[in-house]
Amino acid sequence: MASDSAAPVRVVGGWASPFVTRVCVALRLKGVAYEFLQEELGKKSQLLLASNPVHKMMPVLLHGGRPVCESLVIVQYVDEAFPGAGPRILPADPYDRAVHRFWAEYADAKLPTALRTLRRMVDGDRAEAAEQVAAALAQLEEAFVDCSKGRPFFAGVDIGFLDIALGSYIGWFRAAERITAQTILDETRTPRLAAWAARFCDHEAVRGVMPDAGRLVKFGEALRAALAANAQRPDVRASRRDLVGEPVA
Ligand SMILES: N[C@@H](CCC(=O)N[C@@H](CS)C(=O)NCC(=O)O)C(=O)O
Repeated sequence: MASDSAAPVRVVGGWASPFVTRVCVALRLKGVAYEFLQEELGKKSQLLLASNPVHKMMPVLLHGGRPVCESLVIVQYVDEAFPGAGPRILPADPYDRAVHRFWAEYADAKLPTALRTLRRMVDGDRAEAAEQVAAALAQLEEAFVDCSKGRPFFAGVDIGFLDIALGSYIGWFRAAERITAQTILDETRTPRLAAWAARFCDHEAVRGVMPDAGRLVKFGEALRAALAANAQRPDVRASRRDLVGEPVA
């Protein structure tokens, strides 16, 4: 069955998830109206479990009731399913597409675990995690120089796939900066990325969906409490105790 671009679009997710932010930014960039179905902290809705039975994770995009899972897959789907709406998200050139996908996967391989360590306020491996994030951002600064070619975004004059993939972490970078009292998007070490991050957050498709750092810090605290409560519950099997919609970041 072909996609009907006029079919209703719904996003199942949580406002604090960087992966959910990606989907919202992509839809807003394309000018596609959508309904946001907020998951409750500490629970997973039947709709989420039924729509993403493999990973049981948010986000899920429902387009005409059909689920699409995995944030980067969803962003690519949005680009293809709504070709006439808004600017294209993936670069037109196949080589550029490959480069942008490479760096998006690099960001997802390097950032979430380290950001989670920084958010958890565990002192032990925090220095190592901060170093991992700094090393990844140094690589991404070089990627920005190559991809942007002097223009404001990785994709050029407007935001695109890699901007959305990396930009979705900015809220959690800012939250981790508050929690650790350390600079992550450092204007000295990664000046171009620091300036890009400000431009990205100021983009009209991003403003309003990029979570506020202070709210994320509070969310992190609430999440820790929910996880601790789950760990105490005898009715929750150990293998299910992490199923509280914990953001990877
Ligand atoms: N690779 C996935 C990651 C999604 C993900 O980690 N989602 C988190 C929220 S930020 C989640 O649903 N966690 C719940 C769980 O792990 O059970 C994507 O890009 O969509």
